Formats: sequence, structure tokens, C-alpha cells
Amino acid sequence: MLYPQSNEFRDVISLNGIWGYKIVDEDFVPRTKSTGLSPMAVPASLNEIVTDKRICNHCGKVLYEKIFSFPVRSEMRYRLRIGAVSHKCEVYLNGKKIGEGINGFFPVDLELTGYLQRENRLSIVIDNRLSFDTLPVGEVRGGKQFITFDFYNFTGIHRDVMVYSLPQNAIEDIAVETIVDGDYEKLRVHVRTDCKKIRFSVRDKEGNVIAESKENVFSVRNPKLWSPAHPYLYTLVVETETDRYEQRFGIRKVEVTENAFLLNGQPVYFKGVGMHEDFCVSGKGNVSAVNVRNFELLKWLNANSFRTSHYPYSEEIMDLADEYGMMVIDEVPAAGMSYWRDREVFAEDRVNGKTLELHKKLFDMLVDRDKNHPCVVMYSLANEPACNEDKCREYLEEIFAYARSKTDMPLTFAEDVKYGTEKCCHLPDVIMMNRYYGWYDGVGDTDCVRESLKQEMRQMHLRYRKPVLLSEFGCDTVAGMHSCPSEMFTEEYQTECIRENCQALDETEGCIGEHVWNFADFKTKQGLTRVGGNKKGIFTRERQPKSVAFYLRERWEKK
Ligand code: BDP
Repeated sequence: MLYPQSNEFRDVISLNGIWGYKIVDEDFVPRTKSTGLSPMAVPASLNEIVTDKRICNHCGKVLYEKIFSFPVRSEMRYRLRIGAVSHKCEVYLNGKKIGEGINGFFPVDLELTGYLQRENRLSIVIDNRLSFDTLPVGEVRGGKQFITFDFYNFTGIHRDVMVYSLPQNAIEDIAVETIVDGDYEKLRVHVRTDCKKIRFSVRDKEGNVIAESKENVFSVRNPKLWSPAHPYLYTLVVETETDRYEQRFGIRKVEVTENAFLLNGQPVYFKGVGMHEDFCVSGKGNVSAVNVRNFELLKWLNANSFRTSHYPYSEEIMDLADEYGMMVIDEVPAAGMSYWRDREVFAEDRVNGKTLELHKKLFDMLVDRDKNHPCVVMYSLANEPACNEDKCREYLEEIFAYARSKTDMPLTFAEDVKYGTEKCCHLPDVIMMNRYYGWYDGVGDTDCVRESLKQEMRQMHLRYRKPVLLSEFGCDTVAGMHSCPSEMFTEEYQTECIRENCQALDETEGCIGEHVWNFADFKTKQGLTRVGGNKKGIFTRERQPKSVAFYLRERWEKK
């Protein structure tokens, strides 16, 4: 599915801005214009905006409504695109249901042709409840949402909403496959359209045409490769008699060996962070200013990568990652599959075959959405599933086999169970380990970090003969809190703990990188260990540095 674009054949109309919203009953259908709506911003999370606690904590359905009109041209096709709605939704136009969304982190893209009138009422009935039939998973208990994952379960329309027009016989999809062939790079372009006559051309960064073809397989001479140091991007222009689409792409090759991750044939070390789409007031809403600020800070840190923990991020973020040269570990929204504590989470009445089917579908949707981004160097299939459970092994074996049948890209997942009890590390190409030595493990003790971490990573690497990446480590830190000697929650402790972790990695064979948890402080559900959210950020939620940022900036400059 292509991102909407505007040119001489296509148009995009934004529906962002102020919408009306209200809480509605279970069986609500927006047949007629609703009354009693209050203003709400789109994109944004309502939980960060409202002042009424009941609305903030509401578990169930919410109506969002917007009236719009524009000059409809009879020769055009029209579609609606909602970047993301958390979590499920039913979409109505002028009282008629036109489709639904099944997950909070993917676009909902629906046909509007034939439904549009002079004035239109777009109603989105959001259901924010999580269950074992959704991803991430959760459970409604006594009317309240229970979750085990550690980020706030925001409700809202979180990404851009637009109506876009398409010509008849539009170009429906483009996939650019790059194949290294001596000094040339062969491109194989897969296009979905009803048009037979298609022309391809490639423009370099300066806009010069460097290749043209009528066939879908052709060469680019002496290509400039994409990498974090040189994030070179080309534009492929696909033209038919009635349509044109410009698809940005980059040429790069990824491989995994027993000890290394190779980008364009060279070993690369991942320096970076796990992140969240999270900001004050906007919540999970896509805000361009915040996105660009985040990338400026990542560059300032000398980072070269991040993981989209724990769900796919907005397309705008993926575009910026291509441009800024950030390698992305692109994660499916499979979180919450551990720490249920009472009994196994992989069970008939919990994470089961139905969850797996959804998981497969979402993997397909992720690859479909992100396939042309050179920044994506690996897909992550889950965060911290209970991989000490036998049924989890069976489940992950299935999802890994499925994903491998769909892509050649390296696959991974983040695991957090102690060496010796893990049952799933035979599956990924790279073993991502989330470890909190000096925090959850060795509370207040940074002396234990170096040896414990080194030993566990070495064991993992030797047993599975795969590269290992420390995908989460860190400690909660209240910005501005200091102590000498260092104590937990102070900036000194965070720097010390992260330094000990990093030094262990310098001495660990097969270690291909470090992702600090987290880029910035973020909102979570309330809990005894969360004072105003998770404070493991290198930056505050307002995006100002804590002391550890200066340590990492210096370390990563040299690394
Ligand atoms: C890890 C989770 C992450 C949490 C982190 C923490 O993957 O989502 O936020 O722990 O506790 O286990 O800070």
C-alpha cells in the first residue's frame, strides 16, 4: 500500500485538526449527527488532554466525528487514510459503515468512492480495549484495563487523517528490490497497477536522472550505498499514462554472521536506544516538531540506530530515519506476553492460536508498509514473550517460520529470561537481550554489573553461535537528583550503571551493539515503581539531557 502523495494526478486533503468526541455505549452506531460532542485534537491521545479522570481512564468505546467537504471530481477515486487509531475502530461515512481497523499501530485505508456527498460526516468509533485477541495483549477485569506492558495505553487518533484521490487505473503498490551485481546495482521493481505501459526512472539526490527503463529490471551504475554515515537516497519515478508516483529508496545490503552484523559487507556496531512514541500533551499523537527534535538528539548523541519498541512507529518517523541514517529494528506490536505471574500466559484461554493469526497478519502489514525503507535492517517479532514457557517456544517457532517465508531480512525478538531457562533463542538471527544489571538485578549495586553481564552474554553467544545485542539496559533517574557517592535514581547512578554495562560489552565477543533503555522518560500506567512514569530516559520527557547523555555522546563518538 502506497503512502498518499500529491502531484498532477493525485491529491491529498488533510483532516487533521479539531474533531468532536464523546464516550459512547457498547452498541452505539452513528446513524445521525451526534450531539454533545466536545472538542478533541487529531492526531493526539485524549488521555493527555482531558481533565476528567473518568474520561482519561475510560475503558470501552469513544466516538470521534468530523464534518468535511471538498470539491469532489467525478473522474477520480477517493480513499480515506487514518494513520493509526488505538486500538480498534469502526469507520462510518454519513452514517454508513465503510470499514474497520484491527490494530492501533497501522494505517486504516478505506475506499470512499461512491460514499462522498457535498457535506460529509466522518465518524470513527474507537474501541480502546485490549484482550488476548489484540496486540499488544491485555485483559479487561471488572471494567478496567489490565496490562503487563510498561507504556501508557493511550486512546485516540494518533496519526494523520487524510482523504486522497487516485486516478483510474492507479499505481497501487511499488516494491523496490535491489540486487548487487558487480559495479552495477540491479533494481527489480514490482508494481501493482492495471496499466500495461509503465516507465521507470531513477533520480539521484540532486535530481539528475541516472537510469531509465521500460522494463521492471534494470541497472544503476556505481550506486552510492545507504549507511548511517552516508544515508544516500534515490527516487524511483514510476509513470503510466494516467498516473505517477515517486518512491524514495536506498541501496544497502544486510547480512548476519556468527559474530557480526554486516551492512554493505562491513561489520557495524549498533549504538542507540529503545524509544517510545510519547510526548507531553500530545501523548502518542504524531507531532513533526517532536519527531525532528528526536532525530536531532539521536544525531547529537552519535547514535546510529534505534528499535521501534514496542510497536511500529509512524511513517514520518521511518522517513526521517532513512534521511538521518538511523538503522531501525522494526518491531511488531507483540508486547504484554509475559509477567502475568499467576500462571502461564501462552495457554488456550490466553495467548493462543487466534493471537498467532493476528500476529502473522500484522507482520504482513508491517512488511507491506515498510518494505521500501533502507533504514529497516531487521524485524523484531516480539518484546519479552515468556520464553521460558514451552507453549511460547511453539508459538514463536510458528511466527518465525511464517516471517521467514515472507522476507529475507534478519529476524529477531527481545528476550529477558535468564540464561539456562530460555527456550527460544535458537530462532532469531541476532539474540537481543534485555538486561537490567544494577537495577532490577542487583538493586543499588553497580559492582555486580560487569561480570554478570559479560558472563551471561558470553554464554548466550557461545551456546547459539549468534551475535548478541544488549537491547535494553538502564535505570530510573530523576533529572536533577544528585548524590555523592552515587545512589539509585540519581544522575550519577545512571551514568555509573550505564558505563559499567558498556564496559562489559567492550569485553564481550560477538556483541554487536547496545541500545540504552530509554531514549526519553515516558508515561506508563500508575505503579509503585513509577513516579510520573518510567524515568529511564537519557533525556527527560521534555527532551533535555540528563548527565548520562554526555557520557554516551562521547563514547559513541569514538565507538
Ligand atoms: C523491560 C521492558 C520495557 C520496560 C522496561 C522497564 O521491555 O518495556 O519499560 O523493562 O522496566 O522489561 O523499564
